[in-house]
Amino acid sequence: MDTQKLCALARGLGLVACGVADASACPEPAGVRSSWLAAGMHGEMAYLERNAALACRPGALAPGAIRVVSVAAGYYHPWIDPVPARWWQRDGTAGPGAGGDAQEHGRIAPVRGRVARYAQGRDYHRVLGTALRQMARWMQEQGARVARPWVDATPLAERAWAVQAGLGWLGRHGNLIVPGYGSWVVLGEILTDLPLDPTPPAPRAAAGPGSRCGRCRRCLEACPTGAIVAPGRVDARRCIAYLTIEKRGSIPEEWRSAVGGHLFGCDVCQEACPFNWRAQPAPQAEPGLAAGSSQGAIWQWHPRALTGPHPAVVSILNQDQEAFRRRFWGTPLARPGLAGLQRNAALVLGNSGRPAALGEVVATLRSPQVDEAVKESLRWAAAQLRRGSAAESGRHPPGPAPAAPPAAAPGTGRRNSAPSAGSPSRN
Ligand code: B12
Ligand code: SF4
Ligand code: SF4
Repeated sequence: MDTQKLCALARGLGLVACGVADASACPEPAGVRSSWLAAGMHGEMAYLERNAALACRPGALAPGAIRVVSVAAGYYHPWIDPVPARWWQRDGTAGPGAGGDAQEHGRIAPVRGRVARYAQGRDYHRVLGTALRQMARWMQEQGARVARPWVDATPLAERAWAVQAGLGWLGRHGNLIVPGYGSWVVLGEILTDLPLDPTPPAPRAAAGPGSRCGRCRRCLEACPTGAIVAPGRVDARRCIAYLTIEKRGSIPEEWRSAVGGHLFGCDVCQEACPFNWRAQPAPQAEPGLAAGSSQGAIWQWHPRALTGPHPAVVSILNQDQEAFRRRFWGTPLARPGLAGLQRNAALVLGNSGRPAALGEVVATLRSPQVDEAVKESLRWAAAQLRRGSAAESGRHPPGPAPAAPPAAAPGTGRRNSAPSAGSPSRN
C-alpha cells in the first residue's frame, strides 16, 4: 500500500524523514538491550527495565499492528544556536557570560547555563504528537483500524526501528543520523494494521552503530564523562543528559565538575560529529500559518526560545514554584522539576570560575524554601568558588586542600583537543 503518499503528507507537515518497517522483524539484535540493562547502565530509569520486552514488540503495544511508521522531526536552527565552528576549542560548556568576569552590555554578565538544542522551544512530544495524529487520521481514512501514534514515551527501541524503516543510520554516539539533517532530529512512530509497503534500511545501516563512521571517533573523545563506553552504547549513569534531566536528588560528586555549564541536557557528542556540522536547518513552516494547524505547530516549536540556549542561572535559583511553572510549563525543562533545575543551576555556578557568583550561592543557601539536594549542590558550588578565588589570590583556601581533578574517565580527557584523524563516510 502507498507509503509514498503517507510520507509526502509527513513532509508536508514539516517532518524531515519518514519510513515504514515490518513490525514482525525485530531490528535490535538479541542481547543488546538485556546486556545494557544487566550492567545497570539505565541508572534509576526503572521503566526501561520493566518495559524491555516491549522494545521489539509493536503488536503487544497496539494489538493488530503489522507496521511501524517511523518519522523524524528536525530541530537544528543555526541562526539561533549554531554548532560552534571550532567546537573543540570551547570549554564544552560555557555560554556567553560564563568563565571570567565577562562583560555584557557594559555590566558584569550573569553566569549562564547551556540548554540542549532539542529542548530550547516547546516540548517536542506535543509538537510531534500533533503531526502524528494528523497522519493517523489520514491512515484511518485509508481503512486503518489501528493507527496508534507514539512519541518518546514508548517502550519501543525507537532508534532501531527508525533504522529498519530506512530513516538513516546510527552513529557511534548512538544517535540516529538522517541524511542532510544529521542527528538533530527527534523520533516518533505510528503503529498500524495498514499494509503499507516497507521501506528498506539505508546501505550498511543494519550493521549497527558506527557502520558509516569510518575511522572517526570524535564523539567518543569529546564526551566530557566518557559515557560512550562502546559504539552506540551509552552508560546513562555518567551521561550529562541523564544526570541533568532524569536523575533525581543529588548528582554524584564524581561527575559534578564534568557537568560544567550544562543546565539541561548535553549536545557535546553531537556537536563533535561531522555529520552535524553542516546540517540543514529544520524546515521552517511559513510564519503566519493559521495557529492550530499542524504546520503551525511545528513552527511554534522553534521560535526564538521559550528558554533560550543560555538562560541566566541565577534567575532559576531565585524562582519559586509559580514562576517556574509559568516559565517552563510546556517545555522539556519542566521534566526535572524546580528542584532538579536548581540543583543543575548550582553546579553551573560552582563550575563557572566566577568568584563573584559566591554571593548568590550563599544567599540561596540561606533560603528556607530550597530543597535539601539543592542545598547540598550549593554547598559544593560555594566550596568550588572559594577554592577558585583563593587560587586566584595565591592563598590556600580555608579548610581542606583542593581535591585533585577527577581522573579522566576512559575515553575522555581530550575534549578540548583538535579532532583526531579519520573521517566518516559522507551523508
Ligand atoms: C533512555 C533514553 C535516554 C537515556 C539513555 C540514552 C541511551 N543511549 O540509551 C539518556 C537520558 C542518557 C538519554 C540521552 C539523550 N537522548 Co534519549 N532517549 C532515551 C529513550 C527514552 C530510550 C533509549 C533506550 O531504550 N536505550 C537503551 C539502548 C539499549 O537503546 P538505544 O540506545 O535507544 O538504541 C541502541 C540499540 O538499539 C543498538 N542497536 C540498534 N541496532 C543495532 C544493530 C546492531 C548490529 C547493534 C550491535 C546494536 C544495535 O544501538 C542503538 C544506539 O546506537 C529514547 C526513546 C526511545 N523510546 O527509544 C530517547 C532517545 C533515544 N533520546 C533522544 C535524544 C534526543 C537524546 C539526547 C540527544 C538528548 C540531549 N541532547 O541531551 C541524549 C543523547 C545521548 C546519547 N549519546 O545517546 C532521541 C534520539 C534521537 C536520535 N537522533 O537518535 C530519542 C529517540 C527520543 C526521541 N523520541 O526522539 N536518552
Ligand atoms: S557527550 Fe554528553 S550527551 Fe553525549 S554521551 Fe557524553 S555526556 Fe551524554
Ligand atoms: S561520524 Fe564520528 S563523531 Fe559522528 S557518530 Fe561517527 S564516530 Fe561519532
